Amino acid sequence: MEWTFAMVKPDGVKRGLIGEILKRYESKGLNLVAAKVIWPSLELLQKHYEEHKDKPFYNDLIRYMMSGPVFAMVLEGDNAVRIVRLLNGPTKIEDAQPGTIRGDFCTNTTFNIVHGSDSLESAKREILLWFPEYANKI
Ligand code: RTP
Ligand code: MG
Repeated sequence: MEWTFAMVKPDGVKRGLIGEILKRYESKGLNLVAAKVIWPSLELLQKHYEEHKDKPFYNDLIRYMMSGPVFAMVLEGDNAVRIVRLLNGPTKIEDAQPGTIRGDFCTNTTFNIVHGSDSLESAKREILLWFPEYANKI
């Protein structure tokens, strides 16, 4: 069974979408292995978004992600990494079709409601970062 890391971002939490988003993941066949509401620190976000530190959208991204609590989770299932990405929808909002979470609930490429790890390697790194107490389970 594969594990991935996913997150309802601050705008999704503020809009009361945790339940709706979790329902989509669970209805598809993924199960929670860990979950928590956490207001992330600058340090945690700098580590999480390390790969984007030189991108033009980086400062906006960090400010956005520090604007309130997020719902962080570990999900388990066959092909969990790929499936969460498909349910979330593509990064560029103009490509996000209705039926995906981004396609149904947002209009902006930066303020885009959800995160999902982009590979098995990223999933492992992100799970250890957000849920270090799972280090002996992964
Ligand atoms: P995520 O990591 O959150 O699942 O999103 P992603 O893989 O689809 O997108 P990624 O390229 O990893 O970008 C991380 C987050 O940065 C913001 N972003 N803004 N304005 C822009 O051009 C832009 N591009 C990316 C989004 O919040 C994106 O999810
Ligand atoms: Mg990404």
